[in-house]
Amino acid sequence: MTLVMGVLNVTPDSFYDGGRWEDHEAAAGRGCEMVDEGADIIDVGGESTRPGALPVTEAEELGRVVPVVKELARRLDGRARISVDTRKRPVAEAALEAGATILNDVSASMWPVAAEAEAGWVAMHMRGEPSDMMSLAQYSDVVAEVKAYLVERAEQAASDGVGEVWVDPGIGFAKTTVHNLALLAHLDDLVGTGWPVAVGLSRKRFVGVLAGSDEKPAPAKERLEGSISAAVWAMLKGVAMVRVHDVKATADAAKLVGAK
Ligand code: HH2
Repeated sequence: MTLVMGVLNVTPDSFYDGGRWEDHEAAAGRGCEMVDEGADIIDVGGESTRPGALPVTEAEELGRVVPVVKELARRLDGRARISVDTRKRPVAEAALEAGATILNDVSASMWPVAAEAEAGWVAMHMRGEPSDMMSLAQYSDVVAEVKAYLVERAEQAASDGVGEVWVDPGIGFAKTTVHNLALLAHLDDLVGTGWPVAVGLSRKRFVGVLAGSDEKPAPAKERLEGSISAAVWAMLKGVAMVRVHDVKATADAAKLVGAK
């Protein structure tokens, strides 16, 4: 059974859903709607990590994320879990205090926070910062390097007391389309490590490149079919969780492939 994590970005600038859920009541409403559509986890983020995104201050991110997590926890009342997608320790701590039970950590460095809060921890592979990460997209064997990095982090986190660890290859983070496709093709390699694998493919640039071209990728709003196909591929490769914007379509597809 593949879990569906619904993306809830409370940001003005996320590449797909930026600017839609800035008001915390509207954001919590969208979170509940995604749960009704089949999401198992709602992933709340207050900072875009798209390539070239500019950082936000800690105060700003706290102000975006915490009220939404609180309101969502109140409205969901245990019907689904909440994760917080952040690179900042104080935001992670405040969100876990406010009702999130998973730390979605694209920096793969905050496992002590997860251990302390007895929360789940998603370790995602990336290099550098969103502003410069694409200049670091150089690997001799992307599949082996990402796998080794994630396994090392996962083992460290587990030995430091994190009881629920996920690993995520970080599609699009310091990776070209060729790297993303190699990681997708070899997702079963990562699954074979025994750590539960999470993956975010939804509406990402490589989907647009395949539907269009590298020079002219199909825009994010035209990447639904490719995103669902990629999610189905990942489910068949044995991933434990897919992180998506289109919860209903993905949950329906998951039922059809028998993964859910
Ligand atoms: N991708 C994004 C953000 N967080 N977390 C995990 N674990 N895996 C991912 O692949 C991943 C992630 C980027 O997507 P999105 O949140 O939609 O966009 P933005 O960074 O512009 O807010």
